[in-house]
Amino acid sequence: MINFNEATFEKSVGNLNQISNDNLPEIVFSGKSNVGKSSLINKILNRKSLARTSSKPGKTININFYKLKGLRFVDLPGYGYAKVSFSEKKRWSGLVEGYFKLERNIPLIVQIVDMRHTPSVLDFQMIEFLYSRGFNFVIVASKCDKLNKTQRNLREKSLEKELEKYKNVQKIFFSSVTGEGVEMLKNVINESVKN
Ligand SMILES: Nc1nc2c(ncn2[C@@H]2O[C@H](COP(=O)(O)OP(=O)(O)OP(=O)(O)O)[C@@H](O)[C@H]2O)c(=O)[nH]1
Ligand SMILES: [Mg+2]
Repeated sequence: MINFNEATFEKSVGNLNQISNDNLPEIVFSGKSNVGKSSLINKILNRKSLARTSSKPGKTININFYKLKGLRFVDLPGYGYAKVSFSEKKRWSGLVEGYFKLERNIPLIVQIVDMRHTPSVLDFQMIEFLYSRGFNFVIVASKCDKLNKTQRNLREKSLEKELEKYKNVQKIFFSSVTGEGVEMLKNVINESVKN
């Protein structure tokens, strides 16, 4: 069983040669800018601000590593922020594609989408990439506290259709505000490192 309460910040990497050269399992968190990746990581790790959150998306293009006992959490830089320049987009793909090319020990990828909206083109590209590469991944629908009951029912149904191709991929409805989905996600993470 993972101890989720003893995490430390390890490093923020803007250059692939700064990545540690070991075989620790890495749980990867991916999603568009501002979707709530850092908030989710803090919630899972029971910390207020270990992962820096911001209401202004797209600030840094770095991969952030958090160390737990026997594994890491990897916070990928968010994609899809409208205001980034072409060179920043290149930097994002260089870093993220480069990270995956290193063929690290990745038992699980947590792909986060905003519960309120149809996944974006970039969300679908990311999901298709994970699927086609055969990664073990879970889709987390974030910010579900922002929907009322009616809206939520509607979005749950729509999401099933939108992600029909991936119907065997587990979906978790999540909120960093209410804590919904936290225990389920922790279970999925625990299971992934057992195998
Ligand atoms: N209501 C609500 N707000 C959330 C939730 N998760 C995140 N937020 C808010 O959404 C904003 C972005 O959250 P972050 O956790 O910084 O998002 P991120 O995906 O790490 O963003 P970048 O690192 O900038 O790509 C912040 O203002 C958070 O407080 C949630 O579950 N519910
Ligand atoms: Mg973040």
